Amino acid sequence: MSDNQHTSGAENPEHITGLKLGPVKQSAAGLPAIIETVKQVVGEAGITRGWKALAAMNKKGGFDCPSCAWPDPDDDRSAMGEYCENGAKAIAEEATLKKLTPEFFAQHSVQDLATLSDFEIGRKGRIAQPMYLPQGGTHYQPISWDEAFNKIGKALNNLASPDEAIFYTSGRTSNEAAFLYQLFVREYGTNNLPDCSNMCHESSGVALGESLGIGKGSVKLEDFYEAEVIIILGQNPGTNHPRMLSALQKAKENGARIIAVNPLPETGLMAFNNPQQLKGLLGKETHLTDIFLHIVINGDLALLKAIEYLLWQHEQREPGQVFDRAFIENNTEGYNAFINDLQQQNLEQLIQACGISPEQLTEVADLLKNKTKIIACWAMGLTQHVNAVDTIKEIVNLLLLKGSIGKPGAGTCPVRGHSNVQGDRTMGIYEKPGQQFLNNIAANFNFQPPQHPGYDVVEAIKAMHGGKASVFIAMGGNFLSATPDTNYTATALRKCALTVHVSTKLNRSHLVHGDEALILPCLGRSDKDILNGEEQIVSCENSMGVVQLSKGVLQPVSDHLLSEPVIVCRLAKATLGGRSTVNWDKYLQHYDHIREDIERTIPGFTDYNNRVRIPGGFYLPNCNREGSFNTTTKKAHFNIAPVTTIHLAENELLMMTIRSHDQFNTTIYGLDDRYRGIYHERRVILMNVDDMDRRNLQQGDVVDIYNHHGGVERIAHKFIVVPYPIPPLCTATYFPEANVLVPVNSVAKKSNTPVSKGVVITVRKASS
Ligand SMILES: Nc1nc2c(c(=O)[nH]1)N[C@H]1C(S)=C(S)[C@@H](COP(=O)(O)OP(=O)(O)OC[C@H]3O[C@@H](n4cnc5c(=O)[nH]c(N)nc54)[C@H](O)[C@@H]3O)O[C@H]1N2
Ligand SMILES: Nc1nc2c(c(=O)[nH]1)N[C@H]1C(S)=C(S)[C@@H](COP(=O)(O)OP(=O)(O)OC[C@H]3O[C@@H](n4cnc5c(=O)[nH]c(N)nc54)[C@H](O)[C@@H]3O)O[C@H]1N2
Ligand SMILES: [Mo]
Repeated sequence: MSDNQHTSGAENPEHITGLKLGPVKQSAAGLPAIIETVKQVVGEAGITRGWKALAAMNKKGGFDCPSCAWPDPDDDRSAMGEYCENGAKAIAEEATLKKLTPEFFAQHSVQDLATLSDFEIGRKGRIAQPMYLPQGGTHYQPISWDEAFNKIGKALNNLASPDEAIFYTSGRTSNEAAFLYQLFVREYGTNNLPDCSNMCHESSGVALGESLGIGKGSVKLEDFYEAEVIIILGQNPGTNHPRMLSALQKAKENGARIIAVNPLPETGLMAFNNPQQLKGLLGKETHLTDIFLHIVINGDLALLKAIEYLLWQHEQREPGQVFDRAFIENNTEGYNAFINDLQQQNLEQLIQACGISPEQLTEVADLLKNKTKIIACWAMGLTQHVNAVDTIKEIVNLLLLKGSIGKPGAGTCPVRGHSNVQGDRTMGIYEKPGQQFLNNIAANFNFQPPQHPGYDVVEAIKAMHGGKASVFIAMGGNFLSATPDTNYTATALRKCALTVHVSTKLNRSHLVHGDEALILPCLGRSDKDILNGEEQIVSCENSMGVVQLSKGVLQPVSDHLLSEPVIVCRLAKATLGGRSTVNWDKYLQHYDHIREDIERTIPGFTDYNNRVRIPGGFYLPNCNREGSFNTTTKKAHFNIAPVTTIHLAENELLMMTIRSHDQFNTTIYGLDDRYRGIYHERRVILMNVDDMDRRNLQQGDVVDIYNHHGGVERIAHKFIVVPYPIPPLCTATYFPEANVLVPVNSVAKKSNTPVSKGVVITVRKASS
C-alpha cells in the first residue's frame, strides 16, 4: 500500500451529517452569542461549575482563557465577562464533568473509537487516568504514573541517539511547563522540539525577525485606540479572535478606518454587536470594515505592491508628504533598491494578480497617503502560503514607507493562535535555538545542550516516516489531525516504537499510534493545581507580549490528573536519573522555583515572581516598540520579492482550509458555522458559482476532491458543494477534514510551514 492511501482510522469518517443552509450573517456576536455561551457551558459543566469557570476567565487573578492569544485590556476588565462565545466553548470543553474511565476504554477498542468523528470523540469527556496500549493490544488499559514514566524513560534511553526522539508542543502549555520541558529535552540531548507554531505563525516570526529584528508583533492594545487605519489581512477575527472586535469597535469610535482583505466577506469583519454593551444586545451593530478588498487566494503580495506603487506615485507628486523620509533615512536600509524595483512593477499585472479593481486600489491609496498611524494585522490567510515570508515582509515594507513602526497607534500585529504559543517560544520551545539561549542554559544548569538544530513539524513527520525517529512525545495538541497529508503522517506515527500524549481530552492522535502508546492525563487551565497543600499559579504570554498569571478555580474531574510541570519533572527524573544536573525536586516543591530559573535564563523576566502577581501582569521588552531594530545592521530592512502566482492548469482550483465557527483547531464543538450560514455539516466545499456552472455542479452536489502534488494522488471523499461569494478559481474547506489533501512537501519558503491555504485541487462528482 502506498503511503498516501487511506489508512483506517486516520481520517474523519466520510459521513455526511445533513447540510442545512441559512443566510450569511450580517453582524457578529450580539444576543445569539450569549445564548450559545450559556448553552455550551451549562450543558457540559452544569450551572455552578460552569458559572464559576466563566466568572474567573480572563479576570485579573483568574485563569487565562485557553482559546486564542488575543490580549486582555490592561485597564479595567468588563464586569459582564472578558470572554467571548468561543472562549466559553473552550471552557465548556475543558470543564466538562464527563470523564473517560478504565471501563470506557475496556468497552471500546481503539479501532472502534477511530470510527467516530472528531466531534463525537471530543464529546466523550476528560481523560481521567494514565492509559497504556501494549504492543499488539486492541484496548487502552490503566497504568500507574510510575510505570508510565519508567516505560518512557526506558524507551528514550534505548535509542541509539537522542535525535531519534521527537518532543512536540501545542500552544496551551504554560511558561513554567514549557521551560521545564525544553530543559529536560535538551539535557536528554536533542533540539527536536517541533511545535504548533511551525504550522501557524512561523512565517511571521521569520519575516519579522529578518526585517525588524524581533519575531513578534510591535503593537499594544492601546495602539488600536489611537490608530488612523487598521488593515486586516487573512484573518477571521469574528470567529477566531472575537475579543478583537471590541478593540476594533473602540478604534472605530476613535476615528480609525478599517481595511479588510479576504477572499470571504467574513461576518465579524463587517459588523459587530458588542454583547458587553446594551446597544449590542439590542441588536445595534457597529460597522467595522470601511473598505473590503475581496482578494483572490494568495493575491496579497501583488495587492501590497500595487498599493505601494500608487503611494509612490503620490509621493512623487508631493515629495515628503506621503512617505516618512526622516524615518526611512534614520531607521531603514535598502530603500533605494526597493524603490527601483517598485518603479519597474507593472500595475496592470499587479491588478490582475490580486483581482482588486483599480477604483478600490485608488480608494485605498487615497486613504493611506496622508495617514501615519497604521496597524497591519494578519493571521493564517497570509502565513500558510509558499511565499508567506515575502508577503509578510511586504507588509513591513508598506509600514516602513509610512514610518508606521515604533510609535503609538502604529505597527505590526501578527494575531497569534493558541493562548500561549508565543510564550512557549520565549521559553525555548524551538528546534533552532539561538546561541545565547543555549549558552545561558549551559551556564545555569551545568550541562552542554545540543548545538545542532532539531526537527520542525514537517521534518519530524519525515524523520518518523523514514525510520530516523521512533519515539514521539506530545505536550498537548493533536499532531495527526493538525499536520498535513493525514495518511502520510499516520504511516509515520504508526512506524514509531512508542507514541505518548500528555492530554486533557481524547483525540485522533491517541488512536493512530506506535507499537506501544501512552496517554498521560493532565490538568487544564481552569483546574485547580495544588502542590504540597498550596495552590500554584502558572503564567502565559499573550499576542502582545504581556506575561500574566493564570490560576485555575475548578475541582479537577479526577484525582489521578497531574499538572504539566509535574509530569515533566517526573519524566525527567525517570529518564535521566542520577545523570541529571538539574534539581527537579526543587520544582516539585513550588512553581516559584521554576520562575526563579526562568528569570536567570531568559532576558525580560527580572523579578518574575513578584511582577507576575501584579494584577494584569507585565510587558516583555520589545525593541520595535521602543523604536529600535535588532537586526544585524540595527536597521529595518526593505525586502524585494517577486510577485509569484500559483499556476493553475485547466480545470484546477485553489483551496484554502479554514476554521468554522464551531471548532478550536482539531477540537470540534459543533457542526455549525453560524456566521457563514452553514449548519449541521463540515464536509462542505465553498465554490464560486461560475466555477460550479463550468463543472455542471449544483448546490448540494457531492464531490470528491483531488490533489496530485509531487505525482501522488490524494483524495478527500464526499464534500457537499455550497455556492458562496468567493472569487473565481478559489474554494474553501474546513480543517482538519481536508488535511488529507495538504501535501507534506508543499511548504512555505524559509519557514517550512505547510501550505494549508494554497492547495491545488480538482473536483469530481462523487459516484453515489
Ligand atoms: N474559535 C477559535 N479560535 C481560534 C482557533 C480556532 O480554531 N477556533 N484557532 C486558533 C489558532 S491556533 C489560530 S492560528 C488562529 C487562526 O485564526 P485565522 O487565521 O483567522 O483562522 P483561519 O480560519 O485559518 O482563517 C484564515 C482567514 O484567512 C482568509 N484567507 C485564506 N487565504 C487567504 C489569502 O490568501 N489571502 C487573504 N487575504 N486571506 C486569506 C480566510 O478566508 C479566513 O478568513 O485562531 C486561533 N483562535
Ligand atoms: N489544513 C490546516 N491545517 C492546520 C491549520 C490550518 O489552518 N489548516 N492550522 C494549523 C495551526 S495554526 C495550528 S496552531 C495547528 C494546531 O495544532 P495542535 O495544537 O496540535 O492542535 P489542537 O487541535 O489545538 O490540539 C487539541 C488537543 O490538545 C489537547 N489539550 C487541550 N488543552 C490541553 C492542555 O491544557 N494541556 C495538554 N497537555 N493538552 C491539552 C487536547 O487533547 C486536544 O485534543 O494546526 C495546524 N493545522
Ligand atoms: Mo495556530
